[in-house]
Amino acid sequence: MKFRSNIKENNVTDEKIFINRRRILKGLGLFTASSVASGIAISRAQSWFEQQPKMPSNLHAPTSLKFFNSTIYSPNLELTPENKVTGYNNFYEFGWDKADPARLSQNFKSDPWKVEIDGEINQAMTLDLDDIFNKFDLEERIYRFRCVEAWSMVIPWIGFPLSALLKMVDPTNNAKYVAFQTLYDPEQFPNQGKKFSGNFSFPYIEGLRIDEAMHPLTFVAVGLYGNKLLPQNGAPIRLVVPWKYGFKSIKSIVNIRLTENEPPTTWNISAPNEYGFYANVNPNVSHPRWSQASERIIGSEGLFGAKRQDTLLFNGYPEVAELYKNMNLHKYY
Ligand SMILES: Nc1nc2c(c(=O)[nH]1)N[C@H]1C(S)=C(S)[C@@H](COP(=O)(O)O)O[C@H]1N2
Ligand SMILES: [Mo]
Repeated sequence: MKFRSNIKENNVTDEKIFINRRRILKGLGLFTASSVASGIAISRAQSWFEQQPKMPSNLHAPTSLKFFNSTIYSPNLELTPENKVTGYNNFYEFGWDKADPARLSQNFKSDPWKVEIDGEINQAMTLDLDDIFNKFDLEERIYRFRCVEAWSMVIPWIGFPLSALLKMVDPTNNAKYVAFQTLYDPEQFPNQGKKFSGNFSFPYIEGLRIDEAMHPLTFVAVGLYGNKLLPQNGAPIRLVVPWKYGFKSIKSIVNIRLTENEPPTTWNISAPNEYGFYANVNPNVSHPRWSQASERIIGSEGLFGAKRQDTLLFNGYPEVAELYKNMNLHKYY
């Protein structure tokens, strides 16, 4: 696959972003950034090639779920094609490339599974697979999804509000944050067994402030497009926080811990000046190495590249603005 790798090392706008992000992980030398603007025409054509399907047929048979359609969260948005949602992924435990998660997760075992909920709560709880799928009324919600790498999708998730779960465990008055952790299992996640320079490490961890976690938009997904999640999308259970950059939406969760202090998060530890704890989608706050003012629409690829659209404050969910009303969003990025 020489051709593909040639394309990838070229100055493709979004690929460059990705390569730069990956550079942090691998601790490679400096990537000399040439002007993004001058690369646009050529990058569009190249990213079209880059987007061509290269999917293995998935060994995981689709398992359909019973759910009701959200009345509030069913906006009239064009959905990202399912094969993009399940074929263009970030899941670094499997690999750095967008096609790695689908390719390398074919034998991933999400059954049996346990999610432990502990910390500042009165009702410690462990959910097994049956609980995950049957304890909550499953609902389909159509959410915008914006990656920090300046691409976006629209995804029909199936799941339940995180608040429903948190109410069950009865947080104490000391519970100010919620910390999440992905499964650690180097046998299943090829990248977890590798050593990285820099501060990038597994297990992947994320966190929210308690009021963010309790916000009605904050969602726990167990499926998408009518079926249970495939491993590449974070089976069997992952977070979806639609007004934040995608990296907050942690996959394949095994632990949820209510804490008094702000928990550390994987990307913030790895590059604190680039990835903050809050990570709210904000077109006015650039990433240090690229603008966040617009985004590439995954699934819109044509001969001359993908369409772009303006990025919206809080990814188009203005109802969360009150959570941050006294905060400087440039400081708390
Ligand atoms: N455990 C874990 N969760 C993760 C990631 C990851 O690498 N590992 N990547 C994040 C990033 S950067 C994005 S954009 C989304 C991608 O979700 P999707 O592949 O289902 O679209 O997952 C997020 N959750
Ligand atoms: Mo992302």
